[in-house]
Amino acid sequence: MKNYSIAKSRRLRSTPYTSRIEKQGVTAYTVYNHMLLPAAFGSVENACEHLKKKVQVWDVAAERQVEISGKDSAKLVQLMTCRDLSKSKIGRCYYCPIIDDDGNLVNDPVILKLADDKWWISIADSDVIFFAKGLATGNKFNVKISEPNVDIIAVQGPKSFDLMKKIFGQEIIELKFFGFDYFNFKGVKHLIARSGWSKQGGFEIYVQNTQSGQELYDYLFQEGKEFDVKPGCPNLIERIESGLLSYGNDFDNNDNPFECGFEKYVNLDSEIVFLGKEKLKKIKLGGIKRKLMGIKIDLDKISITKSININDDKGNLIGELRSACYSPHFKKVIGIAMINEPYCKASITGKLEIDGNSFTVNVCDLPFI
Ligand code: THG
Repeated sequence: MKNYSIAKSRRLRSTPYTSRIEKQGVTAYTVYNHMLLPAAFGSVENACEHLKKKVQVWDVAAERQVEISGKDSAKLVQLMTCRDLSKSKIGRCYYCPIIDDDGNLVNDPVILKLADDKWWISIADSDVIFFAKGLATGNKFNVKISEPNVDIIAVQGPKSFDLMKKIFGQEIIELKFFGFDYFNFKGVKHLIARSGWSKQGGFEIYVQNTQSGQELYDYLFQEGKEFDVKPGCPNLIERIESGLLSYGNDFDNNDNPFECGFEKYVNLDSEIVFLGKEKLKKIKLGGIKRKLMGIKIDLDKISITKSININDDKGNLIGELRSACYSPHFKKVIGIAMINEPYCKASITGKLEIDGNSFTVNVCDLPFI
């Protein structure tokens, strides 16, 4: 497949780390929240293997923050998510489906509670800020909504603990999963969370002081030499193997949280008020008619740029493949597909066509590992 370069402009925002990752050999970008998000530094397979063994530093500034502060901020944040945040704690992150009035997904951010009246919504690729502003205006909420200058550096991989300990000391590795705190780097405090879009362990540094963040970015590479640190980015293979879902790829505003396996983040039994609550109760009562499932195909490569239909032998539609990659671990193609009832079973097989050739698809449960 021919590749095309990406035309940069003000609208396609750069990050404070862009010049650095370009020197370090970024080979592909994707666009995320109207911003450059690195998608590859050479081979994605080699990067996956490295991520599973060592440590990588990622420019994930495209994970933008929507800051909501003010007297009604907790009310507004709760209105947007089906996850019960009434007992949420300052210093914790929460993975929260954002739901619209139809009970469909708007985004799947990590929400950080900075104070009782200050929250960051660390968004996936959709314009949550306008959704929040619309709701605030319509409800006459007393809130301030903005996109602050926060540019996340993720440090991911098993050796991230050694590297972060070397720079920030023992306290940083005592952070609990999805906890955050403030840590000093050469006189500047940075909010650091134990989180990140890989299942290999790691941290996310929410950089507000750009200059200090850039210094820290360079320092991570200087101090990380002994751990074989490399520049990296969210890895397609690792995230599919780990079952980390991607808004816009695996699911979007036409899907509800039950179809996407988010039921553990849907709280319908408490008194909380959120958009789409009655709709979700109805959906739960009626049961879902399709679900995200894993698939496996005996193939050694695949490239997905749109959904691909999966059919049974008689030509009936089983579902659609939405993301896929070749997995060196499974030695076949694995993917994430929206599968229709009555085919949502791990034993089901189907067919899919790529470039006029037909391949057998095996449906399986998520996550793969
Ligand atoms: N970190 C931050 N912001 C983000 C992402 C991130 N914004 C965009 C995108 N990623 C949002 N999507 C996800 C999806 C999964 C997770 C985090 C963000 C995740 N899930 C864990 C899991 O599935 O095991 C934990 C979920 C839980 O609490 O149970 O980490 O990566 N800042």
